[in-house]
Amino acid sequence: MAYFHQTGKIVYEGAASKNPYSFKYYNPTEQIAGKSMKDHLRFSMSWWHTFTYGGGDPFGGATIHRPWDRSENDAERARERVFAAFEFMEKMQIGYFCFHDADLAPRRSNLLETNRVLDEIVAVIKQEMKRTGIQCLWGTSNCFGDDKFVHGAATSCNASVFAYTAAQIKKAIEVTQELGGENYVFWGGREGYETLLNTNTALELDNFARLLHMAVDYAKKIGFTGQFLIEPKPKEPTKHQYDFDAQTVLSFLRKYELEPYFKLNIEANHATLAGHTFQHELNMARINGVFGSVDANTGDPQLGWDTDQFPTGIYDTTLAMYEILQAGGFTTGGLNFDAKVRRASFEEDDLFLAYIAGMDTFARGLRVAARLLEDGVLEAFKEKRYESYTEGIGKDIVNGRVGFHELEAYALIHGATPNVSGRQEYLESLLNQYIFES
Ligand code: XUL
Ligand code: CO
Repeated sequence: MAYFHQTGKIVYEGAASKNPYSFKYYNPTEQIAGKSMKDHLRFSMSWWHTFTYGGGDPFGGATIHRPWDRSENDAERARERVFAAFEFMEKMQIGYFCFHDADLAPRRSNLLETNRVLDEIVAVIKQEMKRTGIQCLWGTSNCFGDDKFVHGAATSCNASVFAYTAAQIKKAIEVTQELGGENYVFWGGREGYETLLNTNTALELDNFARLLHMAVDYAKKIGFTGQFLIEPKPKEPTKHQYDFDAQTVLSFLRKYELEPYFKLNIEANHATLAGHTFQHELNMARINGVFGSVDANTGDPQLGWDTDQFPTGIYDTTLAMYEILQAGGFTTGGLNFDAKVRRASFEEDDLFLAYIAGMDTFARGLRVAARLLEDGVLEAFKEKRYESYTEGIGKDIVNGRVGFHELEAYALIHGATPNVSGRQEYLESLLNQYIFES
């Protein structure tokens, strides 16, 4: 059954088009910096926000009542959702999807039954993947929604919950492998704590690492070659999430000798919750060689929680694409819209309009970022700014040829030479010029 018969395929019409159901900047086959826009951006749809979200908030229930959710039978609803999702992705020209186990199929009272229902839906998804050529970017397990995860999952004080978490993740990795997923994501939904009055953080962190090592071992055993990703987030749902930000996750991975097996999935709104910019988190991942994938969305500057809005800020997408291009672009990763429509945008058309807004903003960001890099204006400025490290004492520092003794001798003779301006305002207006003119 078709669920979006009122909407045709969304195609590129160019910036002059007034048709809201068209791309103004995303031209999938257009070559930019040696690659098609489609291959640069690797857009992905989030199953949860796009197909299971009902618009509920702490003050009110569902406002979004989807036609594919009409059946009384929950397994039937899950199956219809698959058809709706693939119709939507085809029409949107989205090549990938991401999922949690719990988004795909309803949970049953025991794991065996839950897994059986999941397998039935996975078989339908496989057929649709074959029919459309759409692929799986990543899978993950929802180890946060159910009651049993009240004290955490791998970091729960209850060892049987640790075991259940492992069992759930084992199955989710198997399903991701079955669907040819290019990555598997660990977002520590309730891996954190509320109060130190009842928490043994040392044991919880050791256990978290134990679970990840088990996942690495299991992936090797079954031949799952997808990339493991960790998605940092500083707070929400717990007050102190262990995977606070990129640098915190990196030091955790290094302490527990997990770094070779993991990269990062950077989410824009998680970066801002951590008090960083999206660009900062991407930069930290890039310079440490762990840039993996992106959850594309945005928060609200006035709201301090995870609003998961569709990204429409051209500065953010330009600077994000600037980092991504410098990282060499995506390999296994992509731009997954971990974003949902507002609860007042409850019509099916809003899904198309929201994705068009997000995809076009990233497409335009890619165009600007590619020009910025091609012209090298920012990189040339940085090169000049650090040029004192390319000769004389600076070169000796970088090459490890001097210590405190030699540096003291140098300082006694030369003092510190005068500093020059960082020219921030000039660079900001230069960036504007590229945004306005690209
Ligand atoms: C939650 C979040 C998750 C992860 C996957 O803030 O971003 O949806 O992306 O579990
Ligand atoms: Co996310």
